Amino acid sequence: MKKKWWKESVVYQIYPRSFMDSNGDGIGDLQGIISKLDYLKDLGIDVIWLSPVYKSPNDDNGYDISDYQEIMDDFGTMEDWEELLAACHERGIKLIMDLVINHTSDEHPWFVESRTSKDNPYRDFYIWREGKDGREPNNWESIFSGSAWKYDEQSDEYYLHLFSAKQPDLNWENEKVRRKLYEMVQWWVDKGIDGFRVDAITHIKKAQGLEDLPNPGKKRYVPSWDGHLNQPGIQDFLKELKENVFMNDKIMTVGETPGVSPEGAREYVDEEIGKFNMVFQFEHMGLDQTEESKWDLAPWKLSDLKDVLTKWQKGLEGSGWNSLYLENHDQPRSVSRFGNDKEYHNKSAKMLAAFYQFMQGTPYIYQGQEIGMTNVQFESIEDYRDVEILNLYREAQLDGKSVPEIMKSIYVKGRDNARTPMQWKDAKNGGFSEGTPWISVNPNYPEINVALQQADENSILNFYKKLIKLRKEHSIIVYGTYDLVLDGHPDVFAYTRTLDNEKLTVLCNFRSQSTQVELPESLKDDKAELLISNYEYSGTGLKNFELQPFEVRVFYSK
Ligand code: TEU
Ligand code: CA
Repeated sequence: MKKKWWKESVVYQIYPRSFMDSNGDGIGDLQGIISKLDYLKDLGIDVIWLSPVYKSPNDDNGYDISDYQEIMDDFGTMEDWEELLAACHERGIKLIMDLVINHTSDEHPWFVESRTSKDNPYRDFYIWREGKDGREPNNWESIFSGSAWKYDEQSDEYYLHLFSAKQPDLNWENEKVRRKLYEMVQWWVDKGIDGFRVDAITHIKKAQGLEDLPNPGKKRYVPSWDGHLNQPGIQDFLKELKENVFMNDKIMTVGETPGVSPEGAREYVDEEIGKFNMVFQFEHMGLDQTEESKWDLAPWKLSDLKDVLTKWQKGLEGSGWNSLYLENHDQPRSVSRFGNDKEYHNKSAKMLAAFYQFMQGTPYIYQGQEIGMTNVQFESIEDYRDVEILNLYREAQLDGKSVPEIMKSIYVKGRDNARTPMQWKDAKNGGFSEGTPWISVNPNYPEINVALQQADENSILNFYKKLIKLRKEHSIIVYGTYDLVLDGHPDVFAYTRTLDNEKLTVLCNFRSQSTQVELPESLKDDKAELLISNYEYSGTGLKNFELQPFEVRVFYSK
């Protein structure tokens, strides 16, 4: 397997709005990030992925870009950004930017022009259609609820927006659009950045004809994945994108690819024919919902988690590379979702950390995950900020759902769970801001914060540090081959990693009760050493034993 710097790296995702506010306006900013770089260096991460900092009216917190080559006023200036890049590089940290090219803001000059008239040269930069029988051109639902079309009075036509109405989709069929985007991407590469996380990239190709989708349930609008998710022909666009800008080996790229299977992922990440170094797959993020909608809750099963992650580990083995993640700015907090954020907060957050970081791939840590930040439940919808949540709240009521039912879904799956301010210390607003934060701080900041955990040898934070350090010391953690073991165990997710004559065995109890582990002879090993655990354990050797609630044990043998 080819050695690459981005395989050996650990990436830390910053959601700038919620990370650190330097000037008391309640909004995180670039100077705030600069002030925390030493913290990140100390944590040991290699790469920062910065969620969008481009100029934006902030309908979707920067994922709606009105100028790709300027910095959002709330966050600072281009000089601040340059200072950030230099400050990262001084510390040996790389910086990758979020690349949002499926859509722009409706305030982007291209769209402002586009909507002025049907014969404007920019009209065809976006997807405009006439209405059908006094309604939208088709029955597609927006990913953010409601119709995917918005009526524009001026020209009596509708434009397509898969996300919010302030995020019109770009028309990738138009070569001029593609050229403009490639030029813009190249401009950032030339500024010296180290790579891109490519937003919502599986959506850029729309199904031909933009036809209605089947609607057996007679709903107002139907989930529209079949109209725009990973559609035939998309690889031609991606190949062109790669050939025009992604050629350089110093640049790392990770595509956000909902809807892609491990088989399909070969085209995205195969070392020969792939277009990106790796992708974010979504299958494990969908285990606690029905096919129908992310808001339609269903309990997740450990056996499904085993199936999905093993499928991805084996599916890309030797040909591509996995991104490892349990959290990002779109997902609930992992300790609340897969662990126990009450009685076993510390134990389960650590178990989850080891659980995903010992798999094969590049691990991503989302801000606050390293201290076990949890989901939040605000009483009133007024306290929520996310456009996806606010749209859901409005549209689900039109569909007849009750408010308590909607709030329940928001508590479990809402994106604002991940967007409350970073909890730095037990001080006003968790040390995030001197002013009034744009979204409330999670009230548990006096117990869960960076300062407390820095002072505690047994903290989640210090466990993350140890994990990152181990990765630098043992190349088996990066390059070893993954195999699932104890497949049928109802409580324990266990796997091995193998590299030449070395072996790692990772045993994770996912339950709030202790559980018995019986090892097959092939796994027993008297000489195996304990590499790391989240409990005091002084025994040696791999043998039958009991695992405590949320205990993880990782053994190393040679
Ligand atoms: O997300 C794209 C995406 O397809 C989903 O992850 C989606 O946001 C999620 O399922 C909704 O619950 C990216 C960004 O990560 C997200 O923050 C943006 O809102 C979205 O694109 C639009 O730019
Ligand atoms: Ca600020």
